[in-house]
Amino acid sequence: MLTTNETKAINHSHSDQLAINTIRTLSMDAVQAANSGHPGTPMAMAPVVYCLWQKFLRFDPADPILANRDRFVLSIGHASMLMYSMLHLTGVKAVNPIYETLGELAITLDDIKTFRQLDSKCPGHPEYRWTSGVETTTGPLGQGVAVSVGMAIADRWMGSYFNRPGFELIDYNVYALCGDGDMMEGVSNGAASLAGHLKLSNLCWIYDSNRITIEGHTELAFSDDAATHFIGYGWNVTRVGDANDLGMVARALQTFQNTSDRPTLIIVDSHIAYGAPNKQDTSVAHGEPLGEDESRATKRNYHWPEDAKFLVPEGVREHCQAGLGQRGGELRNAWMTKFNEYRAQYPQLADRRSA
Ligand SMILES: Cc1ncc(C[n+]2csc(CCOP(=O)(O)OP(=O)(O)O)c2C)c(N)n1
Ligand SMILES: [Mg+2]
Repeated sequence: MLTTNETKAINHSHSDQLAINTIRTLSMDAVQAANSGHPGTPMAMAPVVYCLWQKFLRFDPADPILANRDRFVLSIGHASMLMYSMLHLTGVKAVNPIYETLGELAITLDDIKTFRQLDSKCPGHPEYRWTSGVETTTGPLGQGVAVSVGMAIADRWMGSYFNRPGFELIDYNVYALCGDGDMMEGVSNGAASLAGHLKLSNLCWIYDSNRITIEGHTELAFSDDAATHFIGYGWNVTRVGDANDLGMVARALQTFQNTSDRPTLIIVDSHIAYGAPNKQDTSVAHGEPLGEDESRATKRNYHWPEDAKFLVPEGVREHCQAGLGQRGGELRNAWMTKFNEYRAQYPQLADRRSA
């Protein structure tokens, strides 16, 4: 007979899988409804982004502009449905462009249904100050990861300016999700070199190494050995051999958190359009809807109701909000308490803070 703890573990992993498949199918359905977009990479990287947000990110969905929040940058902006699904399931609240908290959801299910339509909160690529929770506009490959280096430098600068003994108020981490296309760009290599030089241990790039880009297999245009390359830049490099192995993903993220002398690159081997019987590992899954038949067959593979569209099964939102939401909320409250003590001791410095 199973012990209570073992039962909990099984229930937990079932809830994790349900949330992951919800991200996948929301992404597939949104791209299909828009009749354009990029389903394959959200389907492949859903477990990795889910694990990061659910178990590691220090981010309160109810306060997405807290100064010390961890930053998440989707450098592969074309995989935007991955981010919109997470923002929806975790219940991230909207703020307006002048950073007054508004309170409604940043992304509703109806917003997801209008993916890629004019004025949608879910444009083809994430746009800063248009959709709350998006930390920077991404789309041109390489730009997102380069901006993430700037964010990590900003953390270091603000920490050295504001922190005082007993008040480590600024110590956030920056995570960026990138792909083969990012790695090909010169700007990302220049930024990685600077990050290594500055020993930015608050910076983690997660590289979706699916060996597929828009035009086909990477063999056509790209044969860098990213691990050797980044070790040469002074980064810590680790590898996750299977994007679906949540334990391995968690260990890699833990390795990042335990590394205090250099930035970390996590190379993830994934299968674009994971689970699609005819389109997995092909470049057609990069930038086209799967098609109704392929979509149904994929949902069958996920043990999902094949005719359901935009389905968020009962309990999935609650599960995500109990993970990221609860941890993020507690961290936020602890930070605010600390900040109020700091304000009493250093009123002038406290007044200089900004979002
Ligand atoms: C600088 C730049 N060049 C070209 C493009 C057009 N583009 C969008 S996605 C993509 C391929 C990206 O490949 P990868 O990062 O491997 O993404 P995946 O196909 O694995 O989702 C290209 C060339 C772009 N967005 N930015
Ligand atoms: Mg790729």
